[in-house]
Amino acid sequence: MTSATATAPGRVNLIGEHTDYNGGLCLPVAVPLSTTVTVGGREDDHVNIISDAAGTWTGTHADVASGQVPGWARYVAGVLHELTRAGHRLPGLDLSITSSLPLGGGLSSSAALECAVALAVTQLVATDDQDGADGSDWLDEARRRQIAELCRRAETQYVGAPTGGMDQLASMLAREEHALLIDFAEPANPRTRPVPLPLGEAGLELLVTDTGVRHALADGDGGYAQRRDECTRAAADPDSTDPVLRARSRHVHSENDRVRAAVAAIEARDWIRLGALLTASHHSLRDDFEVSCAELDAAVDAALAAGALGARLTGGGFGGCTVALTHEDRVDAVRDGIDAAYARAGYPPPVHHRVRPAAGARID
Ligand code: GAF
Repeated sequence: MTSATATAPGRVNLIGEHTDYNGGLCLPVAVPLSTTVTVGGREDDHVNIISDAAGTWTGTHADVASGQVPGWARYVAGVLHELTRAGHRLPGLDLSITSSLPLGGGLSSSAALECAVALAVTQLVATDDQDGADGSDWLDEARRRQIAELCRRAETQYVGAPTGGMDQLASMLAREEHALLIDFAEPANPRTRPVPLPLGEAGLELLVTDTGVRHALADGDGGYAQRRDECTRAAADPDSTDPVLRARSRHVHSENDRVRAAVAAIEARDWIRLGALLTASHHSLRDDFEVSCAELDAAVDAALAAGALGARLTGGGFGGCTVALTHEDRVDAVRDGIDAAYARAGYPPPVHHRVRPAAGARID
């Protein structure tokens, strides 16, 4: 095979935030925004990466191995590094990347990039390295999990972003019209269950609002790494009287309960209850976990005031996106309400995405 193409979606987490790295539960859905990677083999050792949104990086496999890759290209390099470590013999590569996902916008653009690269490159070398080179045959659930895990390692170990694994599993395992319940009780082998989420049938939609406020999970002094550290300390000392550690722990425990309750509400088609759980999650993230910001709170409050059933920040927080559960016929009012609140506060206009749960990564 001389070239291969794969597409991987971003995700919006319905509920279960900052639980993945705490051995807990989360419930993401894939969004209909994605990253597509086309890769061709080369005769030499060069690696050329061209991204429509982020620019170009040119180097060699030796540069990848040495870790000397800057910026966004590290996510690609990390995947190539992990594929090599996993025993794949990679030729020189030309990678071309296009994406409809906002970069660093809380919809998991990095996991989508990693998964699309891993899938496209694995498919490219499949002819030489594996039996069954025609995509769909070898891309079973076990292989999807392996790829998600490989991408998680690329992000945590090569890039150095201390993330938890939800995003890669969502991108690889999501199904249309389903949420994905992930249980990280055994972090090395997370259990997953697709939960039917027939929003269309119920006349509902998810309105995802990108605040435009950007965060960097790989940023060493960022709040995400600090929260992870606080959770580790809280778990090591469950009787701590430190009010901050107690609040962090309270969020994680109550959030796991809310995920269980959310699955029950979905299964009972109790959308009002589901909405209330989303809003309660936001309050816990705002007050106990302290990862919200004024722009996220403004979007949530305005969505609720305009008639959303529930709303919350989604993803790591400190900016990024909110998600609101809304009746189809209220979506415009909710969007307008958020826009008006942003205008009043003097914030730049946010960007909205109407979302129904999409399918996971695929070979094109
Ligand atoms: C980010 C991380 F990448 C995830 O692993 C998860 O921890 C999330 O923040 C918070 O729930 O998206």
